[in-house]
Amino acid sequence: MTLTKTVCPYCGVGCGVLAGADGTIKGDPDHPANFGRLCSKGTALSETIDLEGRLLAPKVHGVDTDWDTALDLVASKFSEAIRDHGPDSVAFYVSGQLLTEDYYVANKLMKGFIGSANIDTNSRLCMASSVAGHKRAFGSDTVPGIYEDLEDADLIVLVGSNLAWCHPVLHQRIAAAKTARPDMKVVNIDPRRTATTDLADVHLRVAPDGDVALFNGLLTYLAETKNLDHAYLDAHVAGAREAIELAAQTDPSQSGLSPEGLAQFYALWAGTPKVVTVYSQGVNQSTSGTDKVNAIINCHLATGRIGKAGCGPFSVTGQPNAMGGREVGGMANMLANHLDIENAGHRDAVQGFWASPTICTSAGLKAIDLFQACAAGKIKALWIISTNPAVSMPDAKAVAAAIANVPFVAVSDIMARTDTGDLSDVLLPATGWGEKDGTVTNSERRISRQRAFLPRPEMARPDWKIICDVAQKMGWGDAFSYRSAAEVFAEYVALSAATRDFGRDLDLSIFADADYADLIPTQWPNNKRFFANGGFFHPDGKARMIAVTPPVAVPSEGLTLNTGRNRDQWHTMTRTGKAPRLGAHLAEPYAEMHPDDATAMGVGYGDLVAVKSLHGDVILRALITDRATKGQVFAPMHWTGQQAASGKINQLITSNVDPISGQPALKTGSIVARRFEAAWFGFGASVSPLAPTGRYAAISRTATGWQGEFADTKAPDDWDPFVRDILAAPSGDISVLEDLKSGLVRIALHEGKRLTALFFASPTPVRLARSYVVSLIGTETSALSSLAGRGGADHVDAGAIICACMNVGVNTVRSAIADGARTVDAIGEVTCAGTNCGSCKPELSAILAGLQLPMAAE
Ligand SMILES: Nc1nc2c(c(=O)[nH]1)N[C@H]1C(S)=C(S)[C@@H](COP(=O)(O)OP(=O)(O)OC[C@H]3O[C@@H](n4cnc5c(=O)[nH]c(N)nc54)[C@H](O)[C@@H]3O)O[C@H]1N2
Ligand SMILES: Nc1nc2c(c(=O)[nH]1)N[C@H]1C(S)=C(S)[C@@H](COP(=O)(O)OP(=O)(O)OC[C@H]3O[C@@H](n4cnc5c(=O)[nH]c(N)nc54)[C@H](O)[C@@H]3O)O[C@H]1N2
Ligand code: SF4
Ligand SMILES: [Mo]
Repeated sequence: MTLTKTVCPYCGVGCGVLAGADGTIKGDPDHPANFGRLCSKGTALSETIDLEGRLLAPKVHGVDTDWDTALDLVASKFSEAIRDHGPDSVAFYVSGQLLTEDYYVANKLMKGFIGSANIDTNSRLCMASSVAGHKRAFGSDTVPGIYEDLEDADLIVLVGSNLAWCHPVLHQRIAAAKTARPDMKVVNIDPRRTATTDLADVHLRVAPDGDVALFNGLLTYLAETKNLDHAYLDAHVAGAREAIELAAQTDPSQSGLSPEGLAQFYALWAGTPKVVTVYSQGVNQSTSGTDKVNAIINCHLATGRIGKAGCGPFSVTGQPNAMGGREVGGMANMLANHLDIENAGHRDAVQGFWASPTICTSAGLKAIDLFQACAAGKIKALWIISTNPAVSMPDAKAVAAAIANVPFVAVSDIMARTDTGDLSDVLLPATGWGEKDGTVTNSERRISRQRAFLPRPEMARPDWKIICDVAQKMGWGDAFSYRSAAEVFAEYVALSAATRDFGRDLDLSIFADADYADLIPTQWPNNKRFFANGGFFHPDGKARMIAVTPPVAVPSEGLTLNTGRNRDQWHTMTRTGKAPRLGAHLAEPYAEMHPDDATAMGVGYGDLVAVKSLHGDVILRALITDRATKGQVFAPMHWTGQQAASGKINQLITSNVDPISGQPALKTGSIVARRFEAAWFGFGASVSPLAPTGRYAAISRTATGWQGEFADTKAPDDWDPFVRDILAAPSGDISVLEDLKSGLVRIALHEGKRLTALFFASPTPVRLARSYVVSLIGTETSALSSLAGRGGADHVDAGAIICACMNVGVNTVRSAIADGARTVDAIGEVTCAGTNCGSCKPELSAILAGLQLPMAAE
């Protein structure tokens, strides 16, 4: 079997993968991002590439159709809207998961041919504050560092980053470097304790949005203790005096940290020349996101700690091609190739190169404004590509209503059912990972090829091709006549000559003669860091230190809602949700809360919590842990209407944005929470998908089919029809066992001798050996023995899965510890947990330390 060299479709680490059509997935030992490593999501890619749930033909109003009909409809609706209401009456909302080639043509069509800049992307929710902060400081959106800096550093500061779960391979690289050089220090700045904190020497439990105060305090300390690099400041930086003066007016205790904690951190930072400050969404997704970015960069500029081995600010990107999107100018306020819409010279150069009839002259609508314009009836045709805004945007219910309000909506996706796709007029089937070709740029500016290794489903088309097909039907065929992704890439590289001519950073000339088919992972520009010797992109060649002040804290009456990610799920779960071994890690939407808050609400182990804000309400499983900070609740962003009845967390979040970047504050909601008074709790497992109905339901994939957790405020009068409904199993023999005293209901469904489903309900949270129940599904087990819900004395329930690669559950880990395993490695020797990708090692050490981390309902 020949394996194809490609890259992982998930996070911005951009790991190289060797993949085969038979489902073989291995880390690419030659790829400089991962050198053969993969995390749990990468390792499980083979479980996500089948055609289950795929969109395999274009659909108009839910009915399959041919491509010509669908494309004619999209082109005519867009053309009519432009003719009747002008170019700004249409919009594209695209994604950092598009390949560079897709992104490039979408941007060219909107900005050069339609003549509007109404193309924004989910990167607005992700990287916009970093982009704005970089531009303010450096004069361009340039990421100065490279991954090796993480290994060369003596101090790594992780701010608002759960690296262990979200960039696991970078986390592993740091962990390996720290093992090799135990003097290396790691500081984690996060309002809650996470898997990442376990690697840290110091955890600073910063107050939500306390980061500007924290870094302003650091700048003041650096100035007061004479730790500034005056030679660097004089030669390469403007604005230092103003920034330092304003920082001095900040009270660092606004960070929520104690004077001792601050003093220790400041001294460590000041005393360690080789420091990298890694930051992610705890920084970007805030109303003070851009100021946070600049407060961090200020400290690096003030000490000249930038662009040299082992030092610099480092914004780690979320999506696989967040960087590529920024490079092609995929956002509403950028032009192609790091050029500026506002600059007439830049516009002329791009328009001339494209030979386009027009060019946008001012920024378009940013994501939040774009959907508000949809709600206000200003957008007449909308095309959403490779993103699921009905789930991922703040105030998600209002966003869904806004999409429904647009007269014509096209959605390009790989899946037949998504919350956003369900709102469309036309669904366009895209080729997915493994079926398509193109390039992506990772967090360290390294461009790698994604290569096809699977047959293309007959009717699916690459995103760039669908966009070009529509452009052609709108009358611009000549400018969109590419025959391959390679041709698009070649044009993009040629356009980058313009960037160079304007003295900007993006220089892709190294690719001018490259062979696209054999392109090896290549960093632009030529493996180098930026700014060690100045050379910033402001007209005077100097960087800017930006004077910033901390946001005024708004006192909140209820609890603060913080949101983010799980180790084994990717965003709205359309792909990772298909992998049984990924679903088993944390199988339900949950609310991570401090024991004191749980007690105050009367919430105990396995209970559900009803969480409410001004905008909506959800029901989540309580995950009670002292990793949470009192007064703050953390909930994952992943659950959608497809798997959960009421788990869409963004229905609670207000659309507050950073005034500079337009990035929404997805990390700070104001909520009230109380115990959800359920009359019954249920657990079901089936060979076929369960329906997420009732007040509470959460469905996930298992090795034998599907499983679901349920709860409601009123028990059904008759369980038989009710359960058949939930199990989507109208036929089959049903056996019901009802214990009137305890209220326990046990139901088995058989097709002949084959057990097709089991369902258990009880007035209290259902406690049974779930993995055992799941293992019976599809076997020839009788009703009597299956309804026991647990195995015999010889059966040990594995419990919630900790190691997704080797399928090791929490109970297995605990018994290994009880049997004497005292280190993560020893647990690995006994159970194999943590011996493949290593993503679960932080959790293994947490369990060792006696911290109950995983799922509420084990
Ligand atoms: N497993 C997995 N990995 C992923 C993804 C995924 O969906 N799943 N998505 C990818 C994408 S697109 C992205 S953008 C990245 C995101 O990667 P991260 O940003 O690392 O992940 P998050 O969980 O969103 O948030 C990180 C942390 O910010 C903290 N935080 C919240 N508020 C504040 C604050 O005010 N200050 C500070 N200092 N911290 C705060 C949260 O408690 C949280 O632990 O992950 C990428 N990798
Ligand atoms: N509360 C809260 N909300 C958040 C965040 C948070 O931390 N907290 N984080 C935000 C961030 S950083 C991000 S990046 C967003 C992510 O949010 P989204 O982008 O909305 O989430 P995804 O699930 O990645 O959506 C990708 C969609 O593209 C489809 N798809 C996959 N491959 C292809 C392909 O090749 N072509 C096409 N056309 N479609 C494809 C998938 O099936 C899926 O429907 O969420 C944001 N929302
Ligand atoms: S760290 Fe994991 S999700 Fe990210 S690119 Fe590597 S394998 Fe993929
Ligand atoms: Mo993101």
